[in-house]
This record gives sequence, C-alpha cells and structure tokens, in this order.
Amino acid sequence: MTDKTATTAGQGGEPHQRADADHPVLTTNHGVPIADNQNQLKAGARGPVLLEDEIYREKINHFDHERIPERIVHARGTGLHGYFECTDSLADITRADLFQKRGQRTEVFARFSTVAGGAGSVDTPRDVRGFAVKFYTREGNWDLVGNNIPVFFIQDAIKFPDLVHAAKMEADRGYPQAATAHDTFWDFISLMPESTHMAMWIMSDRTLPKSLATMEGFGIHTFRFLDQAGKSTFVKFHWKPKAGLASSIWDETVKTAGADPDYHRRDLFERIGRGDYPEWELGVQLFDEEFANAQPYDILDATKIIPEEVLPVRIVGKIVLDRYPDNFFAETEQVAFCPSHVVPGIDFSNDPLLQGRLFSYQDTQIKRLGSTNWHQIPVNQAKGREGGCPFHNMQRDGHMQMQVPKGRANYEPNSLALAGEIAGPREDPKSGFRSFEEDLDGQKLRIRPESFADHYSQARLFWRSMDKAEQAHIASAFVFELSKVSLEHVRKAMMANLRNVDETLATRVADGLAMTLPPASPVAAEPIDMAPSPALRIIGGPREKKDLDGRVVGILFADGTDAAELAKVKDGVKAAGGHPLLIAPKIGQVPLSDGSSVAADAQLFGQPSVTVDACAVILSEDACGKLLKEGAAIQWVMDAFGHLKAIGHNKAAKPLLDKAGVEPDEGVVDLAGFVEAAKKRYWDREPKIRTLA
Ligand code: HDE
Repeated sequence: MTDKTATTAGQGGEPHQRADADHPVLTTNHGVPIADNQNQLKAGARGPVLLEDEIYREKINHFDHERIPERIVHARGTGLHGYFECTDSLADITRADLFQKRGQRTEVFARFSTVAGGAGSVDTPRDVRGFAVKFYTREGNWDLVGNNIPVFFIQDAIKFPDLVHAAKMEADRGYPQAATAHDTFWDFISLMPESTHMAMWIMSDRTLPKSLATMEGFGIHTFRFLDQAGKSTFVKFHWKPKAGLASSIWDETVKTAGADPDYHRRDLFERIGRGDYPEWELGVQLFDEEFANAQPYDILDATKIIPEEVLPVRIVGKIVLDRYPDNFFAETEQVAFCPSHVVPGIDFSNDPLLQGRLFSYQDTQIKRLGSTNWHQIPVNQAKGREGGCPFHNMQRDGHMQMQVPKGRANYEPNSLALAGEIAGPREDPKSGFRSFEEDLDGQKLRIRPESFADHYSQARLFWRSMDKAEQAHIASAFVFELSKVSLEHVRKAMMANLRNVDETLATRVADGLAMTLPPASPVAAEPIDMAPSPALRIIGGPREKKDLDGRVVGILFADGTDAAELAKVKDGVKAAGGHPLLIAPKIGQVPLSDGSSVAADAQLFGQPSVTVDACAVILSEDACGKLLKEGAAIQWVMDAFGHLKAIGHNKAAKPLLDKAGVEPDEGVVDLAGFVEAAKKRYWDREPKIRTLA
C-alpha cells in the first residue's frame, strides 16, 4: 500500500477540532501552537513514528507522570470549599484571630476521607472517616485534622505504622481492600488493649455514616488556647452536623458499594448543586489543669473522651461548605494538611500521639507532593493574610519554586536597607507565634505513664451509652468481623478483651461465633464504671436526625401513574426540605394518568433503594402487574423494607409490596402519611427481619 490511505482527519479540518472564538488555540506547555492533536508525526502515512515529535512526546510524558503517590492513609477522599463563621467570641480565651469577633468569616477547605482503602476504593466501607479542615486565617493557615470518632486506636505515634500495616490489605495476598475484617487487623487489635475503646466505635454505626454531612467530627487530642498574655486553657474540638446524625445499616452499605462506589462523594456534590450546603457547628470543651487532674483518665491520652455530660460543648462557630472544587486533582488531591500548622493563640498539648503527628505530616507531604514548596500550590497557600504575598521569609529555591524573589536579601539580619536595597522581612515579637511557656523537668526515657493504663473503662462507657439497636449492631459487627478471622486464637484473644468491657457483649459475640468464652484477659488497671453518656448515641440521642432536610426520597413510578398523587408526594417532600428523586423503569418521558408525561431522574436498575433515604411506590394497576415480574422492582421494595426505611404506597402498588415480603408496620404507610413517616428509620422492624447478635 502507498500513502493513498492517508486522510486529513484531525488536521484542523474537522468540526470540534478547530480553534475559533469559543476555543482558544491549543498549545504545548511551552506555548507553541499545535496544528494537529490527532496524529503522531510519521515517516509516511503508514510509516514509523519519529522521535522528534515533541508535541506527542511532551503530551505522553506529562500523562505518564499524572499520578502522584496516594496518601498512605486517608487516600480516598473528597473536598469542599466554604467558610467558617465565628458565632461566639473567644477573645478572652485565645488570641487566635478567627475566634475574635462574632460574625467574622474565614475561608476554609475541608476534606473527608476513609482511612484504609486506596484512592480508587469505595466510599462506604466500615471505616473511620477523616475530617480535615484548613482554615485560611489572617494570621496563617490552621489545619484541624480530625476524624469522625473522638478517640484513636493507639496512645503513642510510634505504633502508627504497625496499626496501618495491620489494617490495610494483607501483605502477601493484597486483599482485603478497605476492610478491617481480616486476620492481621484483629491480631494487632487483640494484642493492643488500648485500642479496645476505638474498636467499639468502629464496630458501631459511627463508621457507616449515611452521608458525610450527617456525621460528627472531632479534633481528638487535647490542644491549648493561649490568650494575649500567654495564659493557657486546654481545648478539645468538636464538629456537630447541622443536618443531625444519621447512619446506614451494614447490609445497605455493602449494597451501596456495588450500586454507587462514589455514593458519599456524589452526595456532597449533589447537595451543593441543590444549595443544601453541608454545615457543622464548631464546639469546644474548655478546661484547666485542675479539671484535668480531677478526671479518672489522662487528658493527654487520645484513647479517652471527656463526656459531654461532664464538660459541655460550647458552640463558637460554624462551617458552611458551599463550593465544590473546580478541579479534583489540583485541590482535593493536592491539599496537604499538617496538625503542626497552628496559628498564634493555638498550641499543642503533650499528647504523645499528637506530638508524633507533628512530625509525620510535613514529611509525608514532601514525599507526596514532591517538593518542600508544596505550600505554594494554590489550595495550600496561606491566602488569608491581607494584602499581597501570603508569606515572607528567606527560605529559597527547591523543586518547583514558583516565586521570583528580588534582590540579595536571602538572609537576616542584613543591613541592605542602608544601601537602599530590598532588605526582606523581620520578626515581630508582638504579633508572632509563641509557644506555651511550660515548665518541663524529667528524665529522658521511653515509657508510657501510669495514667494511660486503663484501657477498658471508656469502652464500657461507650457500650453502656448505646441504644438497644446500636448495641445489637455492635455485637453483630464483632461477630461478622471475627467470623472473617481465620486464626482461632485471635478470635479468642478479642473475646477475652471484650470480657473486660462488658460480660453481656462478650457473651453475645461468643454466641454469634458459636465459641466458648475464654477467661478475661489480664488488665493493667481495673476498669471503673462511668456514668453513661447519652450524647454518644445516634439512635435516640440528642443529635439524631429527625427531619427530611437534605434527605433523598426515591419515588418509584411507571407508565400510567396517577399524576396528582405523584405531584402531591413530590411537592410534600420538597416542602419538608427533602429531595424527591423520580425513579422509573425507563428514564425518558413517562406517560402519566392524565395524558401528561414526565422525565424520570433515574432508571430503576441504576438507582436501587439503598441510594435513597425513604421510598414511595406510586403505580397504576397495569404497571404494578408488569413490575411483579421485574426482579429489580421487587428488590427495590424488599431492600427498602430490609433497611428499615419508610415505604409509602398507593393501593395499586400493594401487590408489589406483598411480593417483596413487606409486612405492615408503623413505617409502611399510605401516601397521605408518607412525608411524615419518611423522616426516620424503623428500628423496631429490625429484630423481626434479621438475626442480630
Ligand atoms: Fe493521620 N496521617 N496520622 N491521623 N490523618 C495522614 O497525612 C499520622 C491520626 C488524619 O484529608 C497522613 O497527608 C500519624 C489521628 C486525617 O489529606 C500521614 C498518626 C487522626 C488525614 C498521617 C496519625 C488522623 C490523615 C497521610 C499517629 C485524627 C487525612 C497522608 C500519630 C485526629 C488528611 C497525609 C487529608 C492523614 C500520619 C493518626 C487524621 C501519613 C503518624 C489520631 C483526617 O501523615
């Protein structure tokens, strides 16, 4: 063959390929206009490719380097822009600029994440959620890098690599991804009694948030606030969701992982699109040394909480997240948090977990982002400082330096000002950052203080603070996870630890595993009984979500559905603050009873009921007859029932409910009662349809 096969395709001749008023000229990274973005440069139309093709080489070379190392933990995440607003001045307690004046706003970027899975893993495994917020304050960036659980697994940062290795995919087989239900995780946990409290939290509904907007956040460690005079007040930070607390059911999260691996990410994106901005109040627990010394645990121990009933949370501000990033990589992937980044008025405590983190994050960002200049990436820039450049110092050069400093002053002190040259910035003892002036004296040693020895009292506190349904979920989660553990001695070791938490819990887990209870494991300090804390509950707790605000209500309809009934439910859901999602067997125009037609938002097969909060079924007799032969429709209703959701239906839809095994209860209602019923889950239904430990 000859060059006769050559075409002009892509040589600037095709529509959508040409530069015009709407499309700027495509160029190389060095600004050279590109004539052909479709073909490599070849020796003849069917000949080999030429090495000199810089346009191709540059493009592929850049592409080959598109990925950066993913975060070793918290790799899977999603971020949002927004603002913090101070609602109660803390000027008498901290000089931190963002807390000075009621109404004062500070820009923020928040990133939520799972911990164990890789960047491409699903959104809904049983896992802790990261809750990291970067405040661009006028006195520099403050990163509050927390989780949705107020305690951590370990007391000392030196154990972190062991914990993460044990939790992630097993080293030889490369699975399971994003799951703790395997040998190495429980082997480690069973040998680290200090992790028992956190193990209780991760087996609870807290690790199955329905939406990232319906979970709490915690700074975990004790920090310090410093006032103008340098006086210290201890502080613990809390995020309280405006939407209230709501979690999923285990079976629901498993199915969601298949139906929509991006479920949480999509939910946030869609909330912002609808103007349903995720919002949290920022609360603080403030206390002094005297209070700290009076508690039966050490406030420097990150495996402990201070119950809200003992020390109330004072609300001092809120964050509203109202803008999705323009670019996922540039912002969400490149955002770099460091707990060591605090601003004047905020300081660290001696919590050995926090102290260890102060080193780790800067180190990881250099590796991940490839340069010490990562603070110059837009999302990381300290943009809060008024006027011009957000930072001034004599640090210079390094990979990917974006600044072009003028003059010779790359050191100080210097006297260059005397010669009329740029002299550079200088320290300011008055406004500058100062650490708490703490008296320190002691031996140099590697030791855990005696006050960290009690590993079970707060695990017990958590268990005893739970609602009945939540206790059943925790016991069942232990049974599920330990059933996936093939090493019998590990299962026994865990049960031995659980006996120190609560005998009924241990017994329920042993029954669920059909194993005999081993003797309790030895304890370093005898656990005590603390007063239960209702604030720890989701179900029946003070912050349980009880409205439709921000919730998605699935409405299953089909050809011939009564137009008035459909409109009524849709409007009712909207009026109550919910978001109706019209789901039909076909997505285009669905003809209704009155001759009108309406487009569905989603197709039945692609929108299983696990993706919504409550379900309505509005069908004509004819359509219902057809759906009785449709597995997806039967499953849709069956799952809604199994996941304890409200189901509203018209009369003609009843045969579908019957076929799905729906039994009458308080949550199965006619359309008139549906909007009210849709505001909650029906926990009483659960023991009737599922065996729980
Ligand atoms: Fe992290 N953690 N962590 N962590 N962590 C990271 O930093 C580390 C801990 C948390 O959305 C890494 O940028 C050590 C507690 C969040 O980008 C790394 C220890 C809490 C995020 C790291 C801890 C957290 C991270 C990995 C033991 C809750 C995601 C990538 C002392 C208070 C931030 C990165 C984001 C990320 C180290 C324990 C929260 C390796 C050494 C406790 C929310 O630096």
